[in-house]
Amino acid sequence: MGIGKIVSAEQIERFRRDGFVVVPGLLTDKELDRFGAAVDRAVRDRGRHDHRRLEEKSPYEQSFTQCINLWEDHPDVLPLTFHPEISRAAALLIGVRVLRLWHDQALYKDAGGRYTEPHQDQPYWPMDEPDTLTAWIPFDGSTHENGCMGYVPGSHRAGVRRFVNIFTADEKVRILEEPAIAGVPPVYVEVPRGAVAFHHGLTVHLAKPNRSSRVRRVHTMIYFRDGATRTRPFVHPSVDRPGIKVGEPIASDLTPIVWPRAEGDWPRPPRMPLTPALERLNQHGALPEVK
Ligand SMILES: O=C(O)CCC(=O)C(=O)O
Repeated sequence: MGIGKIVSAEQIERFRRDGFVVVPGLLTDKELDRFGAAVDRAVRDRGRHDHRRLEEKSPYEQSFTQCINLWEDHPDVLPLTFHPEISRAAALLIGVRVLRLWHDQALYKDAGGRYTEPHQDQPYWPMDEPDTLTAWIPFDGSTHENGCMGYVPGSHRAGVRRFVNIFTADEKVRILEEPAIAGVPPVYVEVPRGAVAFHHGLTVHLAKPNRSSRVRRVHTMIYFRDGATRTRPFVHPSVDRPGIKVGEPIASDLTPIVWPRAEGDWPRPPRMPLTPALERLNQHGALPEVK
């Protein structure tokens, strides 16, 4: 596939209008097998000290097992996180010349796992510039049965910017009832194997429970525009580990440039330790151990 044809003008228009789009054929079967196995191993490794059953976990963890920055401590995940065609597609969709990685993450929804509460991503990040998007890759495809995502079309342009506390599953927070988007039902989208679903950082989205008998295996990459600055003081590994202060540009080896990059020029994992506050949060392998 020619690099210029990775996304069509129509897909770009849909992303900008709706705040999400599915781009088929970005990964081959061979890549999905290889990267799926690499992320499986990484998730197993991160969770090796966690022997809790699903019902013993917090409501948030019952929605998915989250493992952040697998590219750092699992080298065979790195070529997926920095996959040039996916990064290039992301840059074209959001319309910026230079994109950085905010972080990658596996989101493995167990068989029987809860739904994912409706939320926007950007309010979780200490960054106001709205040029952010996520590439969501289901290794086996996503279906209504195994926990496909739903998106509120146009919600990224509706002026809504609301922090939803999905970490404690606070049912009182009902972002779907925000006046600017109330009455716009989420569109649930099944993503075929090999396709990548992209959503904007301000798009309201959610996911169905996993009623299948297998784990819904998803890897994601979150991207932001080079030049964005840290705007809020709350704790986040992508800015606290490199010591980026409010007002400073978010640019470090932990959030490297993903596009453009020369072919075969993979970034080196930075070996940045966690801060004490992040160590306390990292009890179940969500973040890398850096010794
Ligand atoms: O995979 C899920 O269930 C939710 C994913 C999500 O919220 C995201 O990628 O921003």
